[in-house]
Amino acid sequence: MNHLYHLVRGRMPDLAKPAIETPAGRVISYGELDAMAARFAGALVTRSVVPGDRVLVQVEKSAEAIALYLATVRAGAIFLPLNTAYTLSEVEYFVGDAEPKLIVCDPARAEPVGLLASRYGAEIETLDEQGGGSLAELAAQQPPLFADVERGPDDLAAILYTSGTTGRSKGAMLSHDNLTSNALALAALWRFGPDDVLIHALPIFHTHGLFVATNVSLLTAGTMLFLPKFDADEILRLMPRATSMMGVPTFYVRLVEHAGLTREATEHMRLFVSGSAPLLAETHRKFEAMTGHAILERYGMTETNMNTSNPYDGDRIPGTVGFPLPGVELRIVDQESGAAVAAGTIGMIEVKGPNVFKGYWRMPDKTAEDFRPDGFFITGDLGVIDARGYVSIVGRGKDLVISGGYNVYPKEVEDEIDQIPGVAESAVIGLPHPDFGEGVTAVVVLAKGASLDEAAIRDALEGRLARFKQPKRVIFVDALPRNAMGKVQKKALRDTYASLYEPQGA
Ligand code: MCA
Ligand code: AMP
Repeated sequence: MNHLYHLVRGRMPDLAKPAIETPAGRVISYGELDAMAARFAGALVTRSVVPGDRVLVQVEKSAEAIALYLATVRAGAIFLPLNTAYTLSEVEYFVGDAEPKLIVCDPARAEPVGLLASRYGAEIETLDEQGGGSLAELAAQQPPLFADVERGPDDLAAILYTSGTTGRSKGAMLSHDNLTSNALALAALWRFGPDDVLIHALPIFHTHGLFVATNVSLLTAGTMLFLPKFDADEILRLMPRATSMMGVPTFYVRLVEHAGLTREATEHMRLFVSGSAPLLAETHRKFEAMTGHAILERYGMTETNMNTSNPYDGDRIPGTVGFPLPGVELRIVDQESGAAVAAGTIGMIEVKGPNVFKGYWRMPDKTAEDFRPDGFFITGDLGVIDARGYVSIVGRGKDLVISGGYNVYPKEVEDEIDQIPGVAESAVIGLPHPDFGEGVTAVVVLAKGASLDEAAIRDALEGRLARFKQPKRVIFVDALPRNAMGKVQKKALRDTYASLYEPQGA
């Protein structure tokens, strides 16, 4: 049984049990969530969504947004969530590429998104932060029961876009089996069960918040405490009622700065999970010293769901991402030749297993490029395995910046900067940042006679790139360092400006 929703329903406890609690104090029981998802599925069918159709969703976090996710898979369609920070021009690319049957957006954006939808032949409905909007109104007229559309293990449940080193975002196609196998493996490994209460402060448009956190909780009949965004005070207030939290490293960096983080405050918690970006060993140690809890770090990707995890029992070693999950094969190979490297040697991480995606949407060539003939997926991450079998990520073979858990591909930002009149060329790099882990930084060469300043560059990018992709700082130079082949030496730039974000006086 691999249908995501069959599994969720098959594991539901008594229907009165809370599935989601919202910040406004609303409690949505499993029975209510089931009925809500049925009504939304009915609404999708009313809007002519048929199995295999893409439902593109750019909405704020709410219980109704989760019901819409469940409804989409119940209707046999493909859920395609988008970061709410994406600008209209960014959204347009996804609409053109994915050709959704239906777009669901915030009512505040209904007009421009509606125009976009009509240009691409899609329908549009709205859903707001409180769970209101035209789709919710339509759902309210539907019955609370829905005959779920059968789906096979390899049928798609979701497409999540992930940017590429070449600039164009690629849709990672994720099947029902990809999602269920991974969530069940994590739930067992991390000992999730009906008594768990998970602090959920992540966004629900990425793997971490939607599949790791939400699927694990729903498949184990747990309760999620939804927060619209990270808020250290609010999280500390909830801890005495909660058992677990999943977060990106920035969550933990901010929590260890908070005077309220103590042993007593975290007494009721049994598990803190970190992932999406490297957790500094220093943050791990500080957190443990302050609370007695060793953060459990794991490693994953949009394309592969979770690959490795530190153990639940046993040493959670700072700076490592633990062991391959049960059912996941992981190997380290020479980046160029693809040949296996000797134990303890750094190389490219490759993975294979039921967690690995079905390929990039409508990009067969790119998909073929990223897989070895024996089915291993080339992650683009560089790693090493120690004598005890712990995997560590030691760098990236791909030009990628991870800022606060969000991926930013330099090429996409460079392309936008290079289009600004007066810019000759640019290089975008990630520099150590005390809050976001890495800070997106632009190094810019101006055209002869041009006199742009940092503010002018930032203003020009407004509306073209989501805020989190925009450079935190812009540095102007006369020329970019290049090697003999003419390739920009980003490492040299990273070394030169390594301390740019260091706190003053540090
Ligand atoms: C917000 N801003 C950011 C980021 N978030 N800038 C850079 N990087 C970010 N991540 C901007 C805001 O637009 C604002 O800019 C300014 O920074 C300050 O915002 P602030 O209020 O401090 O931000 P926040 O709301 O507290 O958000 C920071 C955050 C958040 C908590 C780190 O970004 C977050 O929740 N990140 C989680 C991302 C995530 O779920 N990643 C998982 C991907 P301005 O003032 O100019 O507007 S899944 C994945 O990676 C794989 C599969 C995996 O392994 O999990
Ligand atoms: P995404 O494109 O959002 O799927 O991000 C996946 C990337 O995040 C991986 O390829 C890694 O580079 C990085 N990542 C995820 N978890 C970790 C971790 N625990 N440590 C280091 N890097 C990580």
